[in-house]
Amino acid sequence: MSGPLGHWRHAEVRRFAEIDSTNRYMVAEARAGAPDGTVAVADHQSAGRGRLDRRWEAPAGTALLASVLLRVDLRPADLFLCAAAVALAAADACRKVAGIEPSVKWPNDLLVDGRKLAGVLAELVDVASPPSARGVPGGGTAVVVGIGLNLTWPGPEGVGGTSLADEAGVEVERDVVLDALLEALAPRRRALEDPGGRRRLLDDLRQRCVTLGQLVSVELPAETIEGTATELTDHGHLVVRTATGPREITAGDVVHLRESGGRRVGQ
Ligand code: BT5
Repeated sequence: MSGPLGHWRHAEVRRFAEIDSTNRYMVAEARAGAPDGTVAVADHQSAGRGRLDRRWEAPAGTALLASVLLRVDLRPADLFLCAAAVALAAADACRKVAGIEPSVKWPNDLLVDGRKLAGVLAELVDVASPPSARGVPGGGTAVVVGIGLNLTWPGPEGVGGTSLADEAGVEVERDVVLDALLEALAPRRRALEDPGGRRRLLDDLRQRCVTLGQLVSVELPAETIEGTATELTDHGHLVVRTATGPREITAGDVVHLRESGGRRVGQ
């Protein structure tokens, strides 16, 4: 909830045994006027969303599946920081409850040694804020940020996923992870509100971003490019140095490559 910004705290947590998608639900609730900081969490999703119309899978009770509504006053170019705030808060939570340090794969996956532990999906709610939210701090733009974090199931066959239990060797309860994530989100959410805070978020993202310095292949709608990821711009775009010069990527699917026997293969 917004209140005085120095005291940002998540609002109500709405719990579901079964839902189609916590992101779908929270986008609808945002349109209906739900307050900043409202959280939805589910034991199971029947239609969990990934990016680009992909699916997020998790058998019931094996993952943290949650979405948080952020109402922010940010320029469009800074909205990517909402997803970054949640990804970084989730990484903070993993350190606190399980002693592991996931890194961020551009744009927002959490990886442990190249294995995908969590995925983040941010959706911009495409209607004006309800009258009740206008003119109050955080009343500007509604963004729903969902996270799927594997607790005991490493994801579908063949996708190279992992779970907190596999990495840390202990099973941590879903709500313990959620509480730690929301606690870590509070300062990161406050950081969105001022220029210095936003710079710190970006610095943290750059530090945690394992994609930087890597040989990557990026699938774009019309082509696939290869090169070394060299930079994360102030607007969250990835700069890739290719044989034909630098390319700035706004959205796309990145594969981290490695050299093997003179060939480049996906990791
Ligand atoms: C993401 O998409 O990584 C974003 C996932 C966001 C899921 C959360 S769950 C709560 C909230 N409500 C929703 O409906 N969604 C959000 P993407 O980068 O497109 O990755 C999707 C791909 O990851 C799939 O095509 C699979 O290959 C793979 N995948 C699916 N389930 C996985 C899992 N549990 N662990 C690891 N990889 C998985």
